[in-house]
Amino acid sequence: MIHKKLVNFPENFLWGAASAAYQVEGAWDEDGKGPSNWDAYVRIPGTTFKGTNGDVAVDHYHRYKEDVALMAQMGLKAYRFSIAWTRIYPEGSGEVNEAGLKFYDDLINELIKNNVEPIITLYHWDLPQALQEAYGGWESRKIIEDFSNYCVTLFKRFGDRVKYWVSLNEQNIFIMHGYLSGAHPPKVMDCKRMYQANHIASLANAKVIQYFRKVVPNGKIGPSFAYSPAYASSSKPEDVLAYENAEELNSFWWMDVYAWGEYPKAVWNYLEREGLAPTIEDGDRELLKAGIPDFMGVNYYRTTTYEINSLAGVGAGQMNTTGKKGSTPDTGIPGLFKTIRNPNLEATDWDWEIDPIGLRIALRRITCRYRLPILISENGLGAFDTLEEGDVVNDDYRIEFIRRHLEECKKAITDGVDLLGYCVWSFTDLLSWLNGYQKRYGFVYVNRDEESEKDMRRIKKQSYYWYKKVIETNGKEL
Ligand code: BGP
Repeated sequence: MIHKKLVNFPENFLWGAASAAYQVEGAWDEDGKGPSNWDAYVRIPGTTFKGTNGDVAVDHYHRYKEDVALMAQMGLKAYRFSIAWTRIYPEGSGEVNEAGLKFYDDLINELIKNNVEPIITLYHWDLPQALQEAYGGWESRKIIEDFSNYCVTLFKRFGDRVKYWVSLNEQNIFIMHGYLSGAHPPKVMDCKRMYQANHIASLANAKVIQYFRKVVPNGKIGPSFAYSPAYASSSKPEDVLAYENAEELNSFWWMDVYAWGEYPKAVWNYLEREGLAPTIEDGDRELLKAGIPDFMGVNYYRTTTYEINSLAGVGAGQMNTTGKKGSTPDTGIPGLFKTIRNPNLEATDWDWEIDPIGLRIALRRITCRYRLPILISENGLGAFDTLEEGDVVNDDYRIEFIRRHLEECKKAITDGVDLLGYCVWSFTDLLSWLNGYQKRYGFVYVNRDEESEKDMRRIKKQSYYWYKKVIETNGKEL
């Protein structure tokens, strides 16, 4: 649709930015915090870029007041951050750690004092290592009770001040990397186990939403899904069918469960024939249907283009974690689809295709299929930034990236999408899980790199000043 006139962003639009505990906090073993699966994983040689870890990260744990002051100066309306489960329950369950609760209490109060709406993510990948060791983490149904207990503790403590909550961050990513590609903890490569762990994570997600309704009746909760809309490489029906396969297997498999409590049919049948479908127990379907979210959180970075893949075609491949452009191989599932570079799109140095219109397509598809409000819980550009003399970072490429995505948001709102907010990934620079510190996303440069923590001083990039203006004009000036 080409609109003659665009509708403006709603008055209460959440102009935000996002982060995750492991990627910013540091203080990995302070004030009673227990070890997480990531604390253990990064210590295995060869798992992350140049062996980087989040032991210190960007020291947000000690510098949160300075970071919130920068948010306030910018006029940021919302800050999405995650809580480290291991600060609250160092062993995952058992005794609660008051010092951990206090840290987030202080952070939330500081945000509210500065007119920044806190958005809490309950789980952004840092599982208590004790639970991984006790029963295999997401592979055991025991996690449903422990995760619920942890979440209810947070609901009770912060539910009076925090309205917006994200349940699981990118279940599709932490499960697929954790149990299929082996690129995340617990480093398993087993498709059957992956689908089973995923089913248990879906149950846990539904269960905490059920509890949320009781403890925070006026709040809003939803998962954040990493949505990379699928495209067909051509109008050849075989390629269009490959795109249908990819959309159903890579996206509807999760989003249908969130929104409807049901798995999509064709992929379910395929997985069952392959002996990979998860085991559904009595009561599972009812639970999934009882845990429907208030909104769909969307982490959008890129689209992916697909073509037909024969039964003897390509399978899995490695990710680009070095920033060497063009080093990502095509991957696929024989008989279903394979990826192919989209010749119509530029890509980042990590080979993520840059596609602002793809964001509008993502918002439209979700609205059409699920009729849920949407929170863009992540969108941003990972790039090499240069710190110039006089503490200047000229990241005009980032401004361009965000501006073009926001233009598409405006068109999507005009289309009829109910968009609650837009959180840029990220506020400050932070640790990229597998890509070290050189892949930067922030509005605020943090002076550190892989080799040295330096002084970690905060430096406003050009994009910081630009986003400030966007917020001031409520998106009228992009
Ligand atoms: C999402 C994660 C974030 C963040 C972002 C950028 O998948 O939710 O935690 O890391 O992607 O990804 P990367 O750091 O790999 O560039």
